[in-house]
Amino acid sequence: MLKREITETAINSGASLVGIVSAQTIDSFPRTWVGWTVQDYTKKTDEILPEIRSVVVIGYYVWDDMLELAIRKGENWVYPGYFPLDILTLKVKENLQSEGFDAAYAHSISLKRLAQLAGFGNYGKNSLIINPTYGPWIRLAAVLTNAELEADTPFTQDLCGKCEQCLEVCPVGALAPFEVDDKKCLVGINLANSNKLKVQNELAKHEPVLSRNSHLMCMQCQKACKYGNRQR
Ligand code: B12
Ligand code: SF4
Ligand code: SF4
Repeated sequence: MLKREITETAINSGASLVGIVSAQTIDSFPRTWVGWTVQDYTKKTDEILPEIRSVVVIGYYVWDDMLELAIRKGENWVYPGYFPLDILTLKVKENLQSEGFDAAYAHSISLKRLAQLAGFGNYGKNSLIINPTYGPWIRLAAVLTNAELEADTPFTQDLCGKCEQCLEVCPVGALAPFEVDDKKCLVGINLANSNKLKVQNELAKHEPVLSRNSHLMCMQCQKACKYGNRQR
């Protein structure tokens, strides 16, 4: 009953995908080093919410390139394409709390691993979760709760097969199968504001500047994918 209510809340608020992962399952995976500007390991769920039982995972479809906007605000960046996820997670959190459960936002947890466990898609060679309908064009968020919710079935199909399109189109060779080098990826370089001179031509081509403080993030490894591009 509660799972259905939570799912309906998220879908009615604009979510494209909703799934449940048990806390025990996600915590059975080892901590992963998150490079880039984070420079730390992923957390176990009970470091964020004690007595946690379940994770509600939410996917939001990126239906237009403009949702790949990055805007500088002082030393930080804001990403309007991710704003709908803030609303969705807030709605789910409030729903759980109104039923008497604890709920907290998932941060420093592998959202890609959660999405695969929630049944959204497979870990693609472009290092993104690929959904059969939306391809890599999904953005992810999750809410941790002490409510016991029935877990969904993990996604096990291999959607990539022999395809390597994404690896071939990356303008800076940042991809190896299932791996992205954050020191080469244009998205990582531009947002971290490091080594930009070396790739200024590629940045100009694939990360177009829209205003004094904003640009679109590179989408080449998503556009190359055979999944999810037909309806965009
Ligand atoms: C740091 C980061 C980056 C860095 C580094 C990326 C990296 N090394 O993963 C940079 C800046 C380069 C980056 C770029 C982008 N990112 Co980013 N990024 C993140 C962030 C904040 C952390 C990711 C992380 O922990 N990386 C470390 C790696 C090693 O961890 P992991 O891949 O999650 O860990 C699992 C895998 O390694 C898995 N695994 C390893 N090998 C294999 C092989 C197989 C077959 C399987 C099944 C699993 C598997 O095991 C690990 C855990 O169990 C997440 C948000 C989050 N909290 O998860 C977003 C996130 C991964 N990014 C995302 C996106 C969309 C992008 C960009 C498209 C930019 C954009 N528009 O936002 C580009 C795409 C570049 C690319 N091709 O990957 C989305 C992914 C959505 C999706 N469909 O998968 C996330 C989840 C953000 C979100 N909230 O939606 N990102
Ligand atoms: S976002 Fe662009 S630079 Fe980064 S891995 Fe994908 S194609 Fe390469
Ligand atoms: S382009 Fe091909 S190899 Fe890359 S993620 Fe999509 S299906 Fe997989």
